[in-house]
Amino acid sequence: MPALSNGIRHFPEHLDRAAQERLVDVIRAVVAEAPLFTPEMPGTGKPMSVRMTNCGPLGWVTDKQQGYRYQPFHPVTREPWPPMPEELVALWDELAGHAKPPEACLVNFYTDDARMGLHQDKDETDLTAPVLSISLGNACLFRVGGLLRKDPTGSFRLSSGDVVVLGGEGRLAFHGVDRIYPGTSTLLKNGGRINLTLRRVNS
Ligand SMILES: O=C(O)CCC(=O)C(=O)O
Ligand SMILES: [Mn+2]
Repeated sequence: MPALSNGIRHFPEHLDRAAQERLVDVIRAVVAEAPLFTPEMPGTGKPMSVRMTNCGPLGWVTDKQQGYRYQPFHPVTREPWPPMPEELVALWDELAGHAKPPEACLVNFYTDDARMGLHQDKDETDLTAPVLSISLGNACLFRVGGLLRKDPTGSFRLSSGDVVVLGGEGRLAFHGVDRIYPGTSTLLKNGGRINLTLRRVNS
């Protein structure tokens, strides 16, 4: 376990099994209304290995032409995102320590061979609000570095029910998901991992 920079907090097994199951049900309902889509890298259009959707007033999307951004509607259905579930607002109120509510919940779905390269979350106008991230399903190897891509990184395992908060000096820390560990959770019957990332976008 690396020393986490100031403001990066890991809450192992913060959600018990019942709370995890409730969140999976909530996310299933979100996905039924706002189907998972395959994001594309800006410029190249290369598909990401993670599929995603969102809930809340704003959603994070990316495609070849317009790149990383927030928008109030699904890129395929063009419908507004489903509302932010109250369970997620409650978790934000408990752990984020930020007065304004989250505006976006990005739902990332990782198959067991998906990953996410090292990046910063910096498409938000309000960088004073932390990013709150919830892990469900199979465990992953999460990597965190510093404020520069070349800074040293460390990695640790995130398991189902774990919550990570990137705030303070760690708000813009580089981070990514190196790999998923298949068969490490029984929460999702077809395997894989769900990550929910709650963010405040506008000041
Ligand atoms: O899956 C994770 O734990 C991290 C996801 C992430 O960093 C992101 O969506 O920006
Ligand atoms: Mn991120």
